[in-house]
Amino acid sequence: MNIHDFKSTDEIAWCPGCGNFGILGALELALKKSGLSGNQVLLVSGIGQAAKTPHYIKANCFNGLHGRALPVAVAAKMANRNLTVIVTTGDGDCYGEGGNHFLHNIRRNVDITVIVHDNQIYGLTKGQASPTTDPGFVTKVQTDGSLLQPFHPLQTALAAGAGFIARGFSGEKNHLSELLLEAINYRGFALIDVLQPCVSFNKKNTFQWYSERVYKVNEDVAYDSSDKEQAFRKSGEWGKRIPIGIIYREEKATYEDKSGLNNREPLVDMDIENSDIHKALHHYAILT
Ligand SMILES: Cc1ncc(C[n+]2csc(CCOP(=O)(O)OP(=O)(O)O)c2C)c(N)n1
Ligand code: SF4
Ligand SMILES: [Mg+2]
Repeated sequence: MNIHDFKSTDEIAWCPGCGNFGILGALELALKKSGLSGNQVLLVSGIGQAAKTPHYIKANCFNGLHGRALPVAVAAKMANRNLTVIVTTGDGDCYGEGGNHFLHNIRRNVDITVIVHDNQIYGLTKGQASPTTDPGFVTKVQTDGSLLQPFHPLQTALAAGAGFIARGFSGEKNHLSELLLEAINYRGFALIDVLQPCVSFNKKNTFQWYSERVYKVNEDVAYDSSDKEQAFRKSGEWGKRIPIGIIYREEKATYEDKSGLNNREPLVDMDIENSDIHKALHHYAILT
């Protein structure tokens, strides 16, 4: 079998030692294992360090506005369901600026994969607090420590009805690549929040800090990822122990199933050369 190599030769503009390298490596591995080729994959991002990821992978890429990766990804998937659509976004980009898109696209449940590089900070803009910053964390802006309650992405996603919720750690590359492959193969909105140390601006949540805390949900005990109440408790664990793995999984109808999109010719394949737009314009002109 001819395995597609997703490795790009572009120069990588992340700090040496950044947790993003682990996520990039895990994603390359997952894509290789998926059997897909670059022209079957679309990587979508907004703005931030995490959002640079599509530049470093040999596949289709759409790099849009801060916080606006999800609407682009959803639209692309609805227009061309044969594409595997993956969003690479940051905690600021997805949970802050793009928070509304996050909530409502979980409800929409289009078949996309969303990887959040969660370094608990705004990395690109040099270290302000993000929605997932631990309370009391001191930055150049939050000089008395962050006063806001942190946002809980996994619990929020669960409450909003997401069918696939996982947490990974960039220091566990093989485990993360397995999670990413599961998410890519899942039919519906799949969220993977990835703990990603920012070695330059987050001196608290370091590789060591995470390594001392993370454990795999199904390591010592059987874990039933279909149990929603247990998943809610598990995804709220944060402190001395932090679970990684698939926290919740439920098979459910996607937007494409419910809307009938799956039974229609994809928009991208429709003949635009020979279609008569005047008919539609006339129709709407009469209605208004
Ligand atoms: C509309 C808009 N608002 C603010 C910014 C400035 N800005 C760029 S990246 C960023 C935060 C990125 O944080 P995150 O998504 O966590 O990504 P990271 O750099 O940490 O990977 C901000 C506020 C922008 N580019 N556009
Ligand atoms: S600022 Fe932080 S997140 Fe950005 S490249 Fe450097 S270490 Fe990584
Ligand atoms: Mg960030």
